[in-house]
Amino acid sequence: MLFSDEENNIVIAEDAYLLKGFLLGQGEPLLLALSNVILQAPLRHMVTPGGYNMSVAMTNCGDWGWVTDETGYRYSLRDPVTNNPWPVMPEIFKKLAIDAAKSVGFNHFEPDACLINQYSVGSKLSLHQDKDEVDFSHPIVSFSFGLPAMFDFGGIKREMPKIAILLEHGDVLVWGGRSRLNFHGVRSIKAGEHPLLGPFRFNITFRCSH
Ligand code: MD6
Ligand code: FE
Repeated sequence: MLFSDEENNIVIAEDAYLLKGFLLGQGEPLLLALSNVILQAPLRHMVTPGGYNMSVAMTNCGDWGWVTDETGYRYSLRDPVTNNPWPVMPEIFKKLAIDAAKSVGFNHFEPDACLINQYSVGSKLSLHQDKDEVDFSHPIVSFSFGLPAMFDFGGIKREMPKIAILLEHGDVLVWGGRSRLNFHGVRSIKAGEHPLLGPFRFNITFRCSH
């Protein structure tokens, strides 16, 4: 059951919050910073350890970037495509991620990693846990832009029941604590045109990786 707390954040599970429209006033500078990152570290389709090409195109900014290839999932200090360090995390990304975390009581969030996901129509992200980080006491903060997505949020075991959450342009998810290792995934993106981003959805997740 979804309900709102004192500040109108929607509680989706224990220690997991949907901040509906949190970024709506900041769209323009955020999307400018995003395009600047993508120019330095191009979006690419990574390969899973099982040998599949991901339908989501990814890149990173910040000290550490999440990567996957045939040898596994990990955080890397360098972009394997350019061999350069990842682009610096834009100040406006970092500030808004810290503000979002604070607004639901995570007061010491200092992200060192920022993963950027680009979904085209038909892209999806299968049910997974985020467990490549060292310390699960830190939350994850996630920004959504562009086309809407149905997000499945489950429990600590893959087969547990899931709730479906609509993520729209400007929404933020913050989750940690008792839900930090919950399974989740993104259903196939439906055809559409976003006024700013065209036929795409972008998701930006902030983590403390180390
Ligand atoms: C997405 N997000 O929304 C994918 N993981 O496109 C995630 O996998 C995710 O949004 C951990 C915490 C928040 C997230
Ligand atoms: Fe995830």
